[in-house]
Amino acid sequence: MSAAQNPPSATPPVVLCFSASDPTGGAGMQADLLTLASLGCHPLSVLTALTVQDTAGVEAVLPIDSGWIADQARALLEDIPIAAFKLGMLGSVEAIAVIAEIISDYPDIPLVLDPVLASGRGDQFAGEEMIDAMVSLLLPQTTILTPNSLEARRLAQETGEDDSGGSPNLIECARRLVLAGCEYVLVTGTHESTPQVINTLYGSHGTVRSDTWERLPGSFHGSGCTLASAIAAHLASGTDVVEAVQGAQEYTWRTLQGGFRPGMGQFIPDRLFWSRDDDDDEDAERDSADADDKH
Ligand code: PXL
Repeated sequence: MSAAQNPPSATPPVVLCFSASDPTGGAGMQADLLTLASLGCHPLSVLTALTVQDTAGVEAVLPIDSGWIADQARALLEDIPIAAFKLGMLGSVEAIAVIAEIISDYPDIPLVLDPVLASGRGDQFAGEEMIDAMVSLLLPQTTILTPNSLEARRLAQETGEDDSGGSPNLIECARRLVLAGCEYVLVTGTHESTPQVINTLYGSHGTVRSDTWERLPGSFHGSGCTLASAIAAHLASGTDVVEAVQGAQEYTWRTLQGGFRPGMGQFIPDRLFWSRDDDDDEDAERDSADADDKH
């Protein structure tokens, strides 16, 4: 059969990402694209901001005009059926408002919200107004929110629940976030001082599952984006939330285990670890086959 007669291949599950560019390829849109492609999805990318950064930290953020964000998204949504939304760094209150309006037209599509509030070094990406907008406009439309413990505490403070009891524990923060409207919250424990990393999934009835992971040495750039995109990939493929969370954590842990340090700053997760796994074995096999041929 000639190439022209080949039937079209089936379209992989399509995930629409709203994220900012990270030119290092560690976090942001670049992390989303690598993760989703690695897990068999086709990613669509609506850029919300540009950044100037290296692997040590973020120097500058240029939010994209919210009208441009809306135009990028509407053009895609009118053309391509999508299986999940993934939201990362959003850049401005105006961006949050237009994205909230757009996604409200697709209430049945699962939505993963990674509430990016700061970089690993602590560069702040979101002020109080943006956090307020996320809580009031996006949380009620979110299938699963994926804050680290610092983000969970900051977001919970903005839910308007009584704070008179002092700093709430993570279970209480998760309860408030679910009350604010998201279906599930996965709080990651990298920033806690526990010997191992404990990630906990909460739903409307409290804790759903808790997973404990060996704490790997080194500091990583883009682990949160990888985890959230991996959850979106599993949901887009039809997996339920609890299994998606399990599969995405396993994948993310392997990307961290295979992480590399391309510059002078943080390590970057290797989203394509599987494409490199067998290199040594293959080289060894090739060498031994060459040696056999020569006998
Ligand atoms: O890791 C969170 C994150 C997301 N998106 C962009 C980033 C960062 C962290 O630096 O730069 C664009």
